[in-house]
Amino acid sequence: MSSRSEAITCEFCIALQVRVLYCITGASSLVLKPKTTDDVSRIMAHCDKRHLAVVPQGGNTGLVGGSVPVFDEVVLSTALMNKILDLDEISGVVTCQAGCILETLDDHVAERGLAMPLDLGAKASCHIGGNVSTSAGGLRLIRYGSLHGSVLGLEAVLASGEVLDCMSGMRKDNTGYDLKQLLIGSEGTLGVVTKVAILCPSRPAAVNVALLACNSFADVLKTLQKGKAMLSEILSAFELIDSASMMAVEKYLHLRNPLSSGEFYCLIETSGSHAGHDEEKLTAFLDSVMEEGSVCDGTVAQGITQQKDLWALRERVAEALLREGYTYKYDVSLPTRHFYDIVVDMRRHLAGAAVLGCYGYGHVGDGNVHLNVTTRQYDADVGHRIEPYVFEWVRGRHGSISAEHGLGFKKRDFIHYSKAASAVAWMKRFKTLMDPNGILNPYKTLPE
Ligand code: 2HG
Ligand code: ZN
Repeated sequence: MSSRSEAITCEFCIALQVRVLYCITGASSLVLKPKTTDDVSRIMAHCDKRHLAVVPQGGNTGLVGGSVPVFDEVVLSTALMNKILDLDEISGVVTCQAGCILETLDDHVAERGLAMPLDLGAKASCHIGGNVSTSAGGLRLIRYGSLHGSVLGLEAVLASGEVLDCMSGMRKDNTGYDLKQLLIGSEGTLGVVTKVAILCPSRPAAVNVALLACNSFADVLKTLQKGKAMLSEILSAFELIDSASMMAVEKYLHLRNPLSSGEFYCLIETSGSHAGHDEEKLTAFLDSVMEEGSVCDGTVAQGITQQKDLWALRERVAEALLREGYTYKYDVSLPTRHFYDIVVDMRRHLAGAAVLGCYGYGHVGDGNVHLNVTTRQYDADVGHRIEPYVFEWVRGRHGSISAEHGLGFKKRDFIHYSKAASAVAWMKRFKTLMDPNGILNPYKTLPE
């Protein structure tokens, strides 16, 4: 096996572009499954010495090809690094190895009245190390913030095999540079995350889920503003499903939309410690938005089964769209007032193209829209009409071309649309310093 991390030739670039355009398929003849940090350290030291490229891989649930070997990289899987090491019930800090599955961790901390601070559709298979390495956002970021805040401690193995120990269970630690922040979201290009300590909030005793229909995006914005003001500390999710996405889950997954009409649907979740108090707040909010007319229809789930059914309408949109054909996926941050403009504009921009649908859904409470465009099969012309147009559009509004999925393999060449040249240059300097032979997750995150 040889490393391809050396300077890339033109021919190689063309091969890479072809892979980027058509698919994210992997190629590797070796998967290693270490159990301990020491195992990882010895693997990395060996690979570094022999200039063998390595792809760290967790649950492999990412959407930008960050954990896929592009050519012949060694896959370093965290599947067997799945030990929960400690749970401090008083401070709410769970410490574990990188390969623990998010849902397993959530079930574990639930026994002590705690919850993991992130939740996402892939929770049954994604690994916490992968979540941290990609700084995964998910459904409750509006309430619990990003992993840059919840990860209190981190251990990583660098390309050389050196173990970088930034473990801590302290909420406050102002001693020198916070090196762990560099690893969070670096998509395995600077080090292999092996251990984390995460701050868990109390598990809410009372949860309410409502689905509200609005006739316009302006009404969604009014509802969001009011929701933030009136539900404040109990608001734990504010998600959007446009009518096209709602029709897709009905058509392809046979899920039932309990509301009869609406251009937009807002899925609102509250979580708190006192059912009576939360219901009072939710009722006052619902009365207010219905009265002012920004919400035209709505339902509040009665019991856990109905709550899960409502959540499925939002969580399974991506799955429904996959049934339609090929999906061009964009995960962008925009100022909330422009959140849906990108979908409207993309529909106009793609008029006449061989497109089946243009969908907008996602985390409106965080300003993170998932723009998905579907075609019967992969169509290079459609791809070229969308890109770089979509990235220019986002840059024009000072947004981010990747809100929560990372850049991985698919989006790395577009980093300049969201980061200044000097920032990218500094990223490259850090990369060279920490991985001088370029063996860690090559072809990911940073452009050539
Ligand atoms: C979600 O919020 C995920 O459902 C996936 O981030 C989004 O596949 C997508 O476009
Ligand atoms: Zn998302």
